[in-house]
Amino acid sequence: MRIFFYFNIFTTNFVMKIESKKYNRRFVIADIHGCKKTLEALIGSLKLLPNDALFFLGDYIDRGPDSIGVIDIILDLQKHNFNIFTLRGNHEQDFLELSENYDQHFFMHYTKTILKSENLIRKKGGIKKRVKKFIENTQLYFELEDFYLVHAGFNFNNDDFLKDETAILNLRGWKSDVKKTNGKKIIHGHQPTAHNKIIKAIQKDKPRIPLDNGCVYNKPHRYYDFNKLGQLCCLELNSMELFCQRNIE
Ligand SMILES: [Mn+2]
Repeated sequence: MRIFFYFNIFTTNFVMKIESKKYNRRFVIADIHGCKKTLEALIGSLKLLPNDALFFLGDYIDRGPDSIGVIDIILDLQKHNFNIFTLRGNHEQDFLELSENYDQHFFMHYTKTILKSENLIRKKGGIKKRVKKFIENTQLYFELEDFYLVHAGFNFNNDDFLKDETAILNLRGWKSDVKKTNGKKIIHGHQPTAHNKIIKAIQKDKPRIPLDNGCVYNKPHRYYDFNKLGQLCCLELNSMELFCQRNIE
């Protein structure tokens, strides 16, 4: 008889609160989706220094041409002692769940044809070690002194909005509740948002600022108006300056 153990994918100890004001600049980058060259160019333009911090909002993988290339850039920054903080997106979560709950043949086929992230898995099957470790080390949200950072959003109908993990990874179309956040603004990704709407949220000092400009969508798409998307954006939290890099994949 086989006993099915529910495998808890949140295996790491999560450090959600971060003293971020000790860093000179605090950069935030949202959904990269395998756009390695674009990420490289964006980071190059920031001229990152050892006393800066760089926060990622998740969805590193799938759709774009080089999922593992994106992960390797981030691992390389960590190796060179830059202050790097990584959140988990629904794509990383789904990828782990898929590999654990389905047979390897299906998992490999799906990863290759649907997700287009073949380079995350080994030839003989299974997730590459450094990819698994990278994903397992990601966090669900960060609470800074003045901001919350999260992949998708928070469910403020929940008694404790920080406890709804499904919402944190997947929620769309939600409203912030500044009473519950103690006036802290929320920066999030997950939902491709027109460039002018991102700018507007920043300029109007909105309690929730979307940062995903759908950098992977640089061609006509059945849902999205690609003319307003196709850039990878980075927000610096002290100056609220927005840096954008057009897709160059
Ligand atoms: Mn997402």
